[in-house]
Amino acid sequence: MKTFYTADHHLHHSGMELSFGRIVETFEKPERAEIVLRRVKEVGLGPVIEPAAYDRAAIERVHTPDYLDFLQNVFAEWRAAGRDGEVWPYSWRHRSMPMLDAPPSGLDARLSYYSFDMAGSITGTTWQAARRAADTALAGADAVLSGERAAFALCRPPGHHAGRDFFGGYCYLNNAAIAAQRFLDNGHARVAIFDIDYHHGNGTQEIFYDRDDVLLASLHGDPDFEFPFHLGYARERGTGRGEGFNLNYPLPAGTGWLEWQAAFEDAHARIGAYAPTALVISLGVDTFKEDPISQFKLESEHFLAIGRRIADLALPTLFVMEGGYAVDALGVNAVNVLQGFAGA
Ligand code: SP5
Ligand code: ZN
Repeated sequence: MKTFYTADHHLHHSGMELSFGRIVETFEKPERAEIVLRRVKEVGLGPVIEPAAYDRAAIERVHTPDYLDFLQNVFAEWRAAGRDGEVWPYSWRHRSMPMLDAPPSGLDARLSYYSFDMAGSITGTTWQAARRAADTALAGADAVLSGERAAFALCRPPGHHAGRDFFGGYCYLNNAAIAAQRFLDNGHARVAIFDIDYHHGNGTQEIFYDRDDVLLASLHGDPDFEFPFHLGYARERGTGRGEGFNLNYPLPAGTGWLEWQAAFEDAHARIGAYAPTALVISLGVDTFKEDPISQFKLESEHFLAIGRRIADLALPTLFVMEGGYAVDALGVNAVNVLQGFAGA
């Protein structure tokens, strides 16, 4: 299997985050992608390929032009306002304040308009890194469109929390959604996104919520206790034409392999019944028992089994890297999914 990877991911590093009231080193750090890359090479998964630079048009199929302009320019604006450090939003509209349907003019108000949390900052080179992560997903999709059975897009920063016009949850551009749209724009009529990251893919859900050309199935920590807290309930099934094409599987804290597998098998069957012609896996391995920010109990061997079962869907498949923060085991766990798939 080909891996798409660029060292340009180093251009994004938020440095710190707020975790349970303490400022700590961010969990979403560059070392993550390096550890996965090392494992890809160690097991000889296949060639590692630098993605081409894609035109912004491929990203505008998913994200709004005003949001992309904002991401590209906000750091310069922050500096021009005389601020050092990185760009952090920090004040959002409360339910008592009317929502806006157009971006406000002020810098801080606009920062909250285009975000839903402060999991990660925007540095002077975040835009470039996020663009290159999207390029990585696009190059992976193009490899599959060219006839590869599967490809691995080793994206960083991750993407599934980013919506049409917002960032959050360490995500800026929705790499998996951009890849799914690439398949649709190149001859595929129905694409499934199987989001197995520990967190609910709220950005992906928002992007495709009113559409029936993309089926999203997401397995994740129940929003009653887990980030992103406000979305990810089973009652969210899509709207309009999209009704029934958004499947959420919220699972309790402490979920182990058997319970996770039961939900996975249900989603697996529904994806098969949808009869897509391409599959995008939002590959988070933060379901691992030792993940520092998560509360599921999967073990390394289970990721092999997951890959084998994904292969049973017998679809052209793009794996897009999302979360996973237990850095020592991250390489083995992510690549186990790919090896399980490739060996099946
Ligand atoms: C892509 C992805 O996996 N994003 C996850 C974003 C989660 N951000 C908020 C996590 C807050 C958890 N803090 C708990 C620290 C436990 N020591
Ligand atoms: Zn996650």
